[in-house]
Amino acid sequence: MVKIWVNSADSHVLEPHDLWRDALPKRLADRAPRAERADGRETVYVDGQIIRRDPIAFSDAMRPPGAEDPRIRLEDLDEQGVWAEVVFPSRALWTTIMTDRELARECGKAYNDWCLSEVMGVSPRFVGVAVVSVLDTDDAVAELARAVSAGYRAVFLPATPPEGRDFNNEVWEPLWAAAAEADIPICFHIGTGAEQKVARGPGGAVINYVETFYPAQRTVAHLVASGVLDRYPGLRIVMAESGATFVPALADRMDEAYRQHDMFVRPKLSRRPSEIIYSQVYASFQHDPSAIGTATALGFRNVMWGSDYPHLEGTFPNTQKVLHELFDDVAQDVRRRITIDCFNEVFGVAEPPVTV
Ligand code: MZD
Ligand code: MN
Repeated sequence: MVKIWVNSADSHVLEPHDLWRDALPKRLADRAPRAERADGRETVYVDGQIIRRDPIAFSDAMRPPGAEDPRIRLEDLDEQGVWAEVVFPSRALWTTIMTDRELARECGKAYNDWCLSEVMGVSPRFVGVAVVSVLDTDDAVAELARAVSAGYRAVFLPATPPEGRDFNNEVWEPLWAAAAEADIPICFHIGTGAEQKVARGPGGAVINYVETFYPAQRTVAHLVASGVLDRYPGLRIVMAESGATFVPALADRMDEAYRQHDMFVRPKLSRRPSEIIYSQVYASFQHDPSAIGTATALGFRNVMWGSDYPHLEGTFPNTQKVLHELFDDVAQDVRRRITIDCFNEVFGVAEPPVTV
């Protein structure tokens, strides 16, 4: 098979166990994310709470050597045909459920410093996403500025915000302004900021997998309807691992709401919700054939492919098989838009060595 070279809008790096122990004072390190294994299960503790108990087989299935060694990772990327990739955290995602402002701020900063030197420092093909506080906007703005001046080109926020800090809340305004001013995208990754295992029993695994994409839709609705994206027309948001097919349906529904319930709508927007969404919202998928139809049939072109390396929800080690199944019958300009140009538009140009 001809190798299809692509960029990926979604992947994860696994932080070393001792990242926060080595970077933070003991009073904070003791409450930083950590995992312990016993009885076939990996238990994840954050801020003294048990937040996940997974079968070790599940955790290990998501940890090929490239998950924590960027040099091995580059070999995997070359073999899979992925040139540049957006790199999200793994354990640092748990900063989004902390309740302690200092702990969240310092764990995020320590992750950002580590990722900058140990991952992004290895190759410009790794586009890191900086973790900023979800608990305090001043902390978030300060870390965004520090990260951007250090070379970050994106920041991470959870798909679900903390209690009392919904994304339409004006408390976030300085962060939206800072991201727009710095011209960097805000990347919301699904499955973060809230409990993911909400259903048990028959169908639980599939129900929970599906449940994780609703907060992405809620976040887009909050940021568009409240006028955030209208006020900052240059600000781009990326919904990572959410799939992309929901976007046109959501845009239609928001236009209908805006029109049919006009008497209640505030703030009024300078553009229809769908226009704002189609120009400033991006979404990544791994496997969905429907995502391509969203671009070709429904005109939503901010569709980005993502490998979600090394997670089971991703395409590794079968990326080429997945890409051929997705794109062999798709026009070259559409394939390039979804697998390279959209990435370049949002994260900066990364041109794969060969483009077919
Ligand atoms: C980042 C989130 C994604 C999900 C949640 C899972 C494990 C299970 O009633 P039962 O006995 O049949 O059990 C049902 C149950 C769902 C409990 C069981 O099937 O424990 N499954 C898979 O946690 N599913 C929805 S999927 O949350 C978005 C996708 C899978 C990886 C995921 C869990 C990752 C993400 C994301 O925040 C994390 C992280 C560091 O890597 C994994 C785990 C952890 C959470
Ligand atoms: Mn992912």
